[in-house]
Amino acid sequence: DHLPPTPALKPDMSAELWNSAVRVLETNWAGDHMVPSRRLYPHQWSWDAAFIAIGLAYVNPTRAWRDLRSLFEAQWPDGRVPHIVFDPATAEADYFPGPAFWDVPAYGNRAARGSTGIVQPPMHAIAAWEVYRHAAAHGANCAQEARTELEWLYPRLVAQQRYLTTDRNLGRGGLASIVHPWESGLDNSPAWDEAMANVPADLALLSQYRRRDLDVSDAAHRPTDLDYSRYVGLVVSYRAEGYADAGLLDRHAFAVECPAFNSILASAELALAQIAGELGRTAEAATHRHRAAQITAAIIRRLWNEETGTFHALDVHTGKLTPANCVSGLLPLMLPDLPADLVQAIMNEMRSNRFGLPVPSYDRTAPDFDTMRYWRGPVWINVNWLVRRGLLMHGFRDEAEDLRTAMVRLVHRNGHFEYFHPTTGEGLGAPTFSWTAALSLDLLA
Ligand code: 2M8
Repeated sequence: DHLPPTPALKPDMSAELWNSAVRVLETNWAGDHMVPSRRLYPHQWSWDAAFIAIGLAYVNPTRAWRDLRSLFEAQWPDGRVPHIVFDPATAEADYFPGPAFWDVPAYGNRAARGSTGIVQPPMHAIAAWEVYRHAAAHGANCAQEARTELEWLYPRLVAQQRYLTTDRNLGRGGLASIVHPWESGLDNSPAWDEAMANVPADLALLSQYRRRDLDVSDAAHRPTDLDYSRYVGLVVSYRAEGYADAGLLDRHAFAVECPAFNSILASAELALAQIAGELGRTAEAATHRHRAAQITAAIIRRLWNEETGTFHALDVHTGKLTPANCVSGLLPLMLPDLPADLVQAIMNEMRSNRFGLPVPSYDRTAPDFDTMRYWRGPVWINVNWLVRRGLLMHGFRDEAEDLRTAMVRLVHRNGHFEYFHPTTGEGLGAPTFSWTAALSLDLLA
């Protein structure tokens, strides 16, 4: 089952892709933060900022730090990092749901800018460590800046982890729950279908608003109105008690433990261990390593499905694993302490006709596999970047290299799209998308 060796990338292809990626990041820079896309996402997004920083590290580390700082300036006193930080220069009508709809309480986000009250996967410690590692290559001033920024970020990253591992430990099993599909970053993934079926869908509520995303993108590539009615209803439910987490399980219809979110959570503890070590906080480094091991153990205990040989999301309300085979179930490959038999099982799943490299967002053989619709089939560069990290972590060097060249070719041929058709490679969604550009730089560097 050995693939023929991948032909090397041509130097002019790499140079073209590098230059076009730099141009996307120039276009999407908004003074003190990066927008994911000028038209579709005209604010700052949380996990986007992390992927973007990883790429900016090669071309403009000052902007990488500035972007992370802008995000963490909007961190809430309880440690949560909001999934969107709103740009006051952008009109309410330019993104739905905007700041007026979220209506976060005054005790929330302290920044002058508004924010949402939900989170996204905590990629930021991983990003901060990556940016720091690459900073020295840019000379003494950049190395000094990196040290200052890392020291500023460290306690904030720790507070972010504390919030997620404590206040969001809704299932009491040592994992963080997401309480809105938007928190996963994998918005309309089939992983949430079962749990979402128990969320009331109020189309009359949705009809009071205008879906701005449909003005600026193809409806066939986006979540449905039924999805959006539930998304809006869940915000209304969380907002009703000021986005408080105490007792949330009793009054909120959606709480799920996602294998991807929690694998990133554990990896963030490992990145914090490296950061703490670098900052001379040896005892704290050991604590972070211990927490990573605990989260890893909880992922295996709670989310592994012996029968399917992969990881699944757990619906905290029903205590059941959701049946869909989604890319999120492969991402525990990121965990260095994953036992060898589970690594092998993920590799088998990944190499099967359900996935293949680059990985689609959902099982290719599922009857409802949708080649166009967002997180229900298309290929995304950020999750493939995470898969590659996992492959490298466990020594699958050939597959990691094949995946790298496949991603580079995909983006070079089709453009810096938000996502890609899983069989034709056609670009879908927003055409000049920041994390696709930023991660392309990392893949070429
Ligand atoms: C998408 O999500 C936003 C809501 O947060 C949207 O559809 O409006 C997702 O792909 C998410 O992962 C991403 O962070 C965001 C911005 O790129 O867009």
